[in-house]
Amino acid sequence: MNQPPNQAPGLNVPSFVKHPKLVAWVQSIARLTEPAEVVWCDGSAEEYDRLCSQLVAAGTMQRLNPAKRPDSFLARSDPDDVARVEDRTFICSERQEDAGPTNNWMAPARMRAILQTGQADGTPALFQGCMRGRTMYVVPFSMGPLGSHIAQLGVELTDSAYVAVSMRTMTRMGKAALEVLGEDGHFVPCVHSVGAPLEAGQADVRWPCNPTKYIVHYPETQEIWSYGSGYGGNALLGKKCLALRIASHMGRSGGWLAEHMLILGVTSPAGRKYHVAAAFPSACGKTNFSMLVPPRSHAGWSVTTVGEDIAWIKPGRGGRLHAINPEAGYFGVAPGTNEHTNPNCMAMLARDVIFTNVALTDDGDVWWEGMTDTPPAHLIDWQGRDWTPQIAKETGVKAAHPNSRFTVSSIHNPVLDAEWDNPEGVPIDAFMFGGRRSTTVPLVTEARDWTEGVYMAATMGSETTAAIAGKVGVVRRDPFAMIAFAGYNMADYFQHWLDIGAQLAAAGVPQPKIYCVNWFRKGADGKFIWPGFSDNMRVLEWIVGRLEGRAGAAENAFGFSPRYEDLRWDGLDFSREQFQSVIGIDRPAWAQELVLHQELFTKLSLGLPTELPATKARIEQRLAA
Ligand code: SAT
Ligand code: MN
Repeated sequence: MNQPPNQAPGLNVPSFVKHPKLVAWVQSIARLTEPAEVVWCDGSAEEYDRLCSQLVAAGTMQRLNPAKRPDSFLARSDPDDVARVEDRTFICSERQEDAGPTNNWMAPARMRAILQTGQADGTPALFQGCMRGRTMYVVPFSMGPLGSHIAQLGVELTDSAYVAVSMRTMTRMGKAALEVLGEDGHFVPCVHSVGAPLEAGQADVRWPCNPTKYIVHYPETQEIWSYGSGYGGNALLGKKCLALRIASHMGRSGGWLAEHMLILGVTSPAGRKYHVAAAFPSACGKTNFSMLVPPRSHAGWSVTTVGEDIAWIKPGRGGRLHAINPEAGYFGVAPGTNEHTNPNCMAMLARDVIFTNVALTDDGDVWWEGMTDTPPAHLIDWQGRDWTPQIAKETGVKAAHPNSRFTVSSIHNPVLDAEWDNPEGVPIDAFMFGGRRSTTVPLVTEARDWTEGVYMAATMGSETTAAIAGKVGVVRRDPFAMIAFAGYNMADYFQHWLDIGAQLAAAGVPQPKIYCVNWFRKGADGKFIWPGFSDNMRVLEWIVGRLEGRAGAAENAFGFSPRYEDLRWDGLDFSREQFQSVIGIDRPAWAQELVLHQELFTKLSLGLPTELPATKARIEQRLAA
């Protein structure tokens, strides 16, 4: 390179940037996308405040009443840009079979023509000139504690200031990440555009985006390109794109796991601490579970949060699996959050929050369905329209979008685990897998062994939620809660899990126990039977009891489940009959369920580990016995 990096024309490279390849890459993307200016983010509070003020001036965000919700903002997205778009998400590996039948695939060369180079018929590339009239922010970030051997660095180039400020909350962003990157460190390049260039004199809209959307991953070259959306996992590219899709691919070759899991610490009254990593699909209560407040009957127990959405898990000291949370903030679902379901979360949201698509109260605060029993008499809904309980009754219109979110730094979590930033991670004692199932799946089952646990996780089903664009409430298979996030063939992913278990066994290292849970069974009245939330502590207590070899259980077709007398019921009025209705195994329902397992296995037949159909056959025999 004949030009020192900080002299590159028009790039405004600050002196703290010391990485010539980074500068050259930024320059190449600037040439392609033609932004009006380039701003390098340092991650400072001043920068955050400045960008938030700009977003307020642009109408994208509004400042909430500082007396009610200090340093907090409300953003309203375009009504068509409210959730992740799975049908527009692509894994572009060279070979289609490496993406597998559960991912959208396109050949990298074809995708690059669409996004970067232009198509043979003369159609220009989507990214060509797509940042015209806008600022391109250079957002360096670390996924994971700075300098941790488990962490990864990324740099996102984005034309959205909303994305830049959100990345400061969600990751270790700015100068500190660049320091770790040094002069020649490795980073994952992430390019993001809302796809709404501004011509000279053209007025901007509140939430620029484009009806054409592409969320694209090239796993082999570790690149991410996202076009058309400014929302959540589509746009904050450190999260689902890097920390799950690209990282799962890295983990496969590197002998580690990138999982859609919360990580919590649970400490017993005797002072013994365990760590549990738990996978649930989006909007199934990971945040609530990770911040659980034990019921009064369980005084002396405590739950602390290491992470609430993503876990990176690697063999650590002594060969045991250790987990870090790659994120530094929470992008959580607002509706349903209240003083009963998650009091720690309510405390966490007292200040320094960016809310998106919740409702606005007349005194400049926020509200969402389920925050209070009685809604305020008047609100501005998530689309900026008047809302009253009467209007809701007549039209069914929700004040907050069902997938409305808060973005908040984990340091505001009152039960943040003391080890959350430990570069070595925390040792994992148990894995939990849970879907949202109104029928069939019992409250909790312990797998007899690792393979049976992998089977449970692989065949998990869940009713879809508003976190993804599309129909809500239909059961789909969501293996490991990773259906939308595995960056490679799901069958190979199952094999990788089996391999990790075999490695632990070969090294003589204890394997974490594996549990399948379901908080969501419903009665004939359509209501949840299990109280959930803080009472999930009762299940956690049983799991700890199992880890310590104390808690009883009965063996069934799937593994071990607690009998009524194996859970502690003080402080909760829950009868044997009610318990039976959440723990019972209904044979006809399971016969139907196993047909769906087979459908999944047929779909994934190429490369499916033989252990899984063999486990299924054993379960069928047991069910028939
Ligand atoms: O993907 S998002 O970050 O928008 C949230 C989720 O679905 O878990
Ligand atoms: Mn998630």
